[in-house]
Amino acid sequence: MTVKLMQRQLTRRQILGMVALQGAAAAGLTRIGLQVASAAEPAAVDNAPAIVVGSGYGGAVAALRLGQAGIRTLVLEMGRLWNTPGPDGKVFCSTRTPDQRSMWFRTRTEAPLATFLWLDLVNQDISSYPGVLDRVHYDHMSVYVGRGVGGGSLVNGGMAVTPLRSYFAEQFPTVDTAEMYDTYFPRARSMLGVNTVDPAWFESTEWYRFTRISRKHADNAGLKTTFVPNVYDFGHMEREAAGTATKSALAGEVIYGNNQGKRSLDKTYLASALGTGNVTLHTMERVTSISRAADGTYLLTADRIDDTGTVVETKEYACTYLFLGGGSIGTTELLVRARESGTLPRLDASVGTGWGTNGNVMLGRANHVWDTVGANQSTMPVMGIDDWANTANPVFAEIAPLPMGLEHWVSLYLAITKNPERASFTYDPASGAVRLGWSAAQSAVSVGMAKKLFDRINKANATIYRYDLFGSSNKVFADDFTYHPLGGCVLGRSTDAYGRVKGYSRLYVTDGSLVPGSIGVNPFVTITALAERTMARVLAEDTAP
Ligand code: FAE
Repeated sequence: MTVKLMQRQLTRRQILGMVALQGAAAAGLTRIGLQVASAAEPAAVDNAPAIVVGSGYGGAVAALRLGQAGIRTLVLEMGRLWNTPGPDGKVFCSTRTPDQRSMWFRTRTEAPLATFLWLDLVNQDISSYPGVLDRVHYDHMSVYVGRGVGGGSLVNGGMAVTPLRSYFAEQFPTVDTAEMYDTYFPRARSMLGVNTVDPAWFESTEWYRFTRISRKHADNAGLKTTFVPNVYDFGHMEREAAGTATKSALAGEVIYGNNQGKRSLDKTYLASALGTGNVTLHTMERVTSISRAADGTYLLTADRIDDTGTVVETKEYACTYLFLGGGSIGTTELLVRARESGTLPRLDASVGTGWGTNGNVMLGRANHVWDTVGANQSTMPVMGIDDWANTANPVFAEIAPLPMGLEHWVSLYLAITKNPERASFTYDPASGAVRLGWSAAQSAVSVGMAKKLFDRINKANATIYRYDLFGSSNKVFADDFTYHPLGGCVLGRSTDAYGRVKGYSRLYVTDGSLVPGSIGVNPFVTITALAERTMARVLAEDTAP
């Protein structure tokens, strides 16, 4: 995107914030704020009125709204700031040739789709580095998360889906749905820069042939498909296709970051937050513990790491208002440890429960030789098979790309099933580790539901599953990972109806931990809208002098 174009689309505050981000990156700084951008020495911020842990959706909304309210706020993010080009001139590496920038302290990449024709062709050796995508392993489930300024927005597929109103109401019985659908969902979508693919372009471009084929096969089975909005700039994508813009979504970029086109949080909420002049961001700092002083001040300990992962400094912070936006597993882990190790003993017993995978299962189907999916595929999904209304087997399946640069006849999907299974986190005092009690049997429930839907599609089209994509054991359904970790500090159970954590005043959760394990669609619009609702209430009621 040219500077001119950016200036047309961005607010003055966002531009100021982006200048701050660029200035910090150029100088290799891990402390980012407007003062830094103007080269002045930043004010001491180790004691801030408000601290936000994490800079994903929940953290970014909190930071912006606090900054706008004139409250000096510090954001602590364990990942790095992603806007310094590497030796190849690009900020992020591509999925086809991943390097150290791809994954969080790994020596080999761990992509979800690990094999092709049973061959270990996808993953590659890399050097250890604070890369942008992490895969957090628990016993029977691993969780993909984004690491860096912008959290999951840096690595996700950008699908910006508002949940079905009736299902939202089912999941959040205490939340006023009219207020959500009239105020907070529209606010979230507008701030996130949600847009939709031009249907005419979609129908004609080679880049979405894979989607049209999947739509045809769903149609043959009598299933409904629906367009899904995205935060990737479709104008940019069309220019990529026309050869007038540098390719990103059309160059296989997604899970290790997009160098162009994606409206990730560093370009939206976080740029605006920094632009208020009240928000400072520290990167490469992982909060390890939270406690509370006798006067009610929250005390945080954070490890600052370098590019090798070595802790170079242990820092102490104090604040009056503490907002947790570390994501479902980041926030839940901090709170479970705080309760069980006795630093926040009054946290509710429900903290650490109600966790789910949003029913995620990935699978591939093998198409007939005449049903080509195209060598050229956009990485941004724009359509889903919507069978959520089928009460016997509710599934919403995203039609996912598999951009290998060659014709492979694979239709790939990320199914979101209405799996009612939930798991809890436990604390191991000996190691200090927090574990997740999700079992293989709980994943099997999602598989059963996805299988019912895709058996229908295979039957109607005389096609079969692909057995070669998820390792050497002929695995059809990848049920051992999730992109959508949800829950652990559920709204209305571990918190009040607005995300205020039970047992402690001025302690808030604003991220995916609030969602009770399932939302039926890709979750970031819901997380953003709920965070907007929390911030509106908290700023009106809790922070008045
Ligand atoms: P999140 O975005 O994960 O942000 C948490 C931040 O906190 C991260 O930056 C962490 O590094 C940081 N952090 C955690 N612990 C600490 C700590 N102790 N100290 C300091 N910092 C910490 O949380 N969702 C959609 O709606 N549409 C999609 O198309 C989609 N595609 C996805 C594709 C992939 C590959 C992945 C991994 C996820 C996808 N998601 C998608 C899920 C979405 O990104 C996710 O629900 C949100 O990012 C969750 O937002 P939170 O604010 O909860």
